[in-house]
Amino acid sequence: MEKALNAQIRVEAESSQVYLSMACWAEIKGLEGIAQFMYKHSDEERMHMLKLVKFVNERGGHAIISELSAPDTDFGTFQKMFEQLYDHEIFVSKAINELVHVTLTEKDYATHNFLQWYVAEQIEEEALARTILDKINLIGNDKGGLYLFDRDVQMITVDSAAADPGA
Ligand code: OFO
Repeated sequence: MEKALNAQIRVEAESSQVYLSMACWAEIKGLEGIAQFMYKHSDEERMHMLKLVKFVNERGGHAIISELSAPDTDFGTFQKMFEQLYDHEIFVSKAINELVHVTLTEKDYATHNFLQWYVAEQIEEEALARTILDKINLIGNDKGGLYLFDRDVQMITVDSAAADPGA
C-alpha cells in the first residue's frame, strides 16, 4: 500500500509540474487568464501531493520525494493544451481508481476512506475539464471569443479542494 501511495505522490507532483509548464507557455503567449488558471491548478496538484505525503507519514510510513519526469514545454495551441489537460485528468483518475483497488485487496479501509476525497476530486476535475473543452469548441477560431475565454477562465476553479478542511 505504501509503495502504491508513494507512486501516487509522484503522479500528483508530476501533475503540478505539467500545469506549471502549461502556465508558463500560456504566459509567454500573452494568455494571462489561462496562465493564472494553470498556476492555480498547479498549486492544487501540489496540495494533493502534500495531503498524500502527510497521510503516509502520519500512518507510520515514509513518503518518498522522488525525481520527476520533465513535462512538455510547448503545447501547440490553447485548444490542444486543454485537451492535454483533460487527458491528463483521465489518466490521474485511472491511477486513483487503481489505488482504491489496492486498498480493497489489502483490506486497508482507513486508506480506502482517505482516498474517497480523491475520487470525488477527480469527478469534479474531469467535469471541469469537459466544461472548458465545450466552451473552447463554441469559440472555434473567433478571436473575440478567445479574448473573453481568457478573461473568464481564471475565475474557474475546482472548489471542493478549497472547501476541504483537511486541505
Ligand atoms: Fe490531483 O487532481 Fe488533477 O490531476
